[in-house]
Amino acid sequence: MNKPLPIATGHSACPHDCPSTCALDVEILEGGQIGRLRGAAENDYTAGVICAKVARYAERIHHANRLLKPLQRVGEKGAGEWREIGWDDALDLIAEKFVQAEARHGSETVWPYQYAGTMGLVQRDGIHRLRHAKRYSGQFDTICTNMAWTGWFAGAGAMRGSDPREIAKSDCVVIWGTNAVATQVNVMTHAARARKERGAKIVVIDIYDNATMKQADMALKLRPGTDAALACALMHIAFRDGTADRDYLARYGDDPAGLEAHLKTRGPEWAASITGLSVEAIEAFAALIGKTPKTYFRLGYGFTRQRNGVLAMHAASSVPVVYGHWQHEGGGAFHSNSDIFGLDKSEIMGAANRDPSIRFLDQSRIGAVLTGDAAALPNGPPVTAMLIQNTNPVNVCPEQRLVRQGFMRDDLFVAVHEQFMTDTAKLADLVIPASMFLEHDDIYRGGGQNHIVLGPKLVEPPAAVRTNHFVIEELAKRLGVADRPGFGLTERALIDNMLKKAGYTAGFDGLKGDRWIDKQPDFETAHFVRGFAWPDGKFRFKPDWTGAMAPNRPPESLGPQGPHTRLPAFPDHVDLIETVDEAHPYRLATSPARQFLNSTFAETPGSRSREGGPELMIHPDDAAREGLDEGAIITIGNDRGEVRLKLKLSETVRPGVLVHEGLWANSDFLDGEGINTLTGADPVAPFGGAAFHDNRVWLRADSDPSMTESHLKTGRVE
Ligand SMILES: Nc1nc2c(c(=O)[nH]1)N[C@H]1C(S)=C(S)[C@@H](COP(=O)(O)OP(=O)(O)OC[C@H]3O[C@@H](n4cnc5c(=O)[nH]c(N)nc54)[C@H](O)[C@@H]3O)O[C@H]1N2
Ligand SMILES: Nc1nc2c(c(=O)[nH]1)N[C@H]1C(S)=C(S)[C@@H](COP(=O)(O)OP(=O)(O)OC[C@H]3O[C@@H](n4cnc5c(=O)[nH]c(N)nc54)[C@H](O)[C@@H]3O)O[C@H]1N2
Ligand code: SF4
Ligand SMILES: [Mo]
Repeated sequence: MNKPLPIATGHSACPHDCPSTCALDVEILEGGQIGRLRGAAENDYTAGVICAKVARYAERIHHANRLLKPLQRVGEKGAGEWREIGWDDALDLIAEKFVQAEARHGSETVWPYQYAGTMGLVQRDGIHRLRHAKRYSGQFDTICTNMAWTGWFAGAGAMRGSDPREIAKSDCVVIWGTNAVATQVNVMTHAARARKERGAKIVVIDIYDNATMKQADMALKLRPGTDAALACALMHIAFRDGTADRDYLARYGDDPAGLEAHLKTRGPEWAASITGLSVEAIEAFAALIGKTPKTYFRLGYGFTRQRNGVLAMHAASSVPVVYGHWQHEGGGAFHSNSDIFGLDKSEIMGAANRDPSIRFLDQSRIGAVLTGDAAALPNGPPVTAMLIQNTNPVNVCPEQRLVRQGFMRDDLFVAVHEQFMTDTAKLADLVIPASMFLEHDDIYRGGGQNHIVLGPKLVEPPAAVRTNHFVIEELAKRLGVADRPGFGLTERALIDNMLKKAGYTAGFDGLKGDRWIDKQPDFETAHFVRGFAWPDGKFRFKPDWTGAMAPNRPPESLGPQGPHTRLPAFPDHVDLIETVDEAHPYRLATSPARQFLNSTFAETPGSRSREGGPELMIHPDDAAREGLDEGAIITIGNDRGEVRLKLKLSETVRPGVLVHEGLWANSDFLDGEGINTLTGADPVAPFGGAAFHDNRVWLRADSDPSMTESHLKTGRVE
């Protein structure tokens, strides 16, 4: 058979949950298949570069295991026995189950559960329209951004920062707690330009020598959960050596004198003992940023996935204020641009129908919610019916044993709308097949950059595959709310209305031609030249952690989140983390794999073969002490459960620290239990979140190595 030839190039945006939101050129082949995906060269953030996993998207969209028919469970939950049913029957069944559940327990017993499998505003957020119209339980989003955003916002007061493209104009790029080579490759494009064109230094701060640290001029491999100590020492040295910008501080800081006094006892020796870095390394880093006005701090999510991670983000974001880096083009800091886009989603979300008295449930605590934990189910009924879109909680959520136990409940009805038979879909009562981004219309905002990008439908979906939008609209009809605001419109109409409301009069069709809109605010706004985004214009070194702070407050109904009382007034190191003890001598981080995106791409052959299989990285000295060799099968565990996988000896991790890169499917592990069996769902202070990289564990050699050979053969690459 001849390979189909390219007949056209379509334009789109990457829909995945990645700060880069790349603008894409998509090769369309004869017969409507797709070929290679490339980064749009004319988009000045994407700059022609995308990650390998998305370049190979043909593997995913034309995957042999893609879900193509609605499936109803016939055997026991999780037994894998299904029968095909028609779409009308599938939708009728969901509606019937929702009506029955509501009649029995009230509307809050239904929990529509979604996340960011697609970042498209229509296909992702449309489920809220149904939620609000039907007064179903709300979802408090805590799994990803909550800690990082809370920490950043606490200081600056708004989610914006130096233009992400300014990295190319920097003389020192500090990549802090983000494995950018793997998780948002475009940061490296701009950092590499700065190095090539200006001789800029790249500093990387992480807990292991990952692909990003390998590119660093200065590599700071610290102990997990100790970033705030490093930040404090950097600021201490600035005050000590006179590299602090006192004029800037007087104008832009809330209490610089208080900060300076507080930091007196937090010098490099103190920080070295906490971080495990040498005093010389800390001094050298402080000296570098002290003599480099154009120092750009690119602050990621990873270091906030610790129980003290909100404090770490706030502390790190305080550093460029003390040094005054903010004043310079190519300097300052950036975490997220989520405040700049000005797109009003209220029509898509059906905000007009929202009843503020309806409870919220914590997304990360789905295990506790579904197993009836009274604290996780504030003032209301058990959850007995769910529709899940764009997320795979049985794999990605913490406390996996509890999550699974919840999903196995006989009195819980779960419909999963998916592209693949994920760990979550496997435990559903009904699985309905979802379209992929090239098969439907949507629009995207780049959290880690500055563009709104259109992703119009480019190819036809397989015959019985439906969009999220279709499912929400059809359920609304069956549940009697189709006449409510926001319903009855096409994706295009919703996008068109939103764009026009934002002043982009050319609407959907205009954006098809323009492809993207650059929403980067001017230098003064981005660099907070007119003041930080608080009424007095001052950066908060002393944030208000009590809860008066918008917008990251948890809904009242959830009560207090995390241990507020132990939060310090000024940036500081606080031992809220899971520190090791005799029974749990290792710290485990569950970092992202380069070829996966959360649980996505763990199904594509190209990503699987490059990643190999689930492995645990351990320092050779630790392995030697344990008497373990490369490839040994081991079990790691803690109070939450146990996970069995293969050992990989690696100098990239510090002694005492273990790293597992994922997310592999649960079924890829030797015992079918995924890495999130070990992670905790206790809310991170002060406003909730999941501390995925903050786990203490024990480790033991496998007692029955004979079992493992056959397991390994069946568990691996399909
Ligand atoms: N151990 C550990 N766990 C983690 C993390 C970690 O670092 N370590 N990271 C956490 C983070 S940051 C996040 S954001 C979460 C992410 O968790 P999820 O949001 O669950 O992750 P994804 O794999 O991005 O997307 C989930 C599913 O969405 C589906 N999907 C994609 N597009 C569509 C669509 O258009 N329609 C429908 N119906 N489905 C679609 C995909 O097929 C995929 O199965 O995971 C968290 N879990
Ligand atoms: N290839 C790939 N790309 C992805 C994802 C993926 O799973 N794979 N996930 C996507 C999603 S949903 C998100 S939110 C982003 C997240 O992307 P990032 O901002 O990069 O955040 P993380 O991936 O959680 O972790 C980044 C790094 O932080 C390190 N880290 C852990 N604890 C600490 C600590 O205490 N201090 C410091 N300094 N570092 C620490 C981790 O080991 C990891 O190397 O990436 C997105 N892009
Ligand atoms: S996953 Fe991230 S880096 Fe890869 S194409 Fe999508 S937006 Fe770009
Ligand atoms: Mo995320």
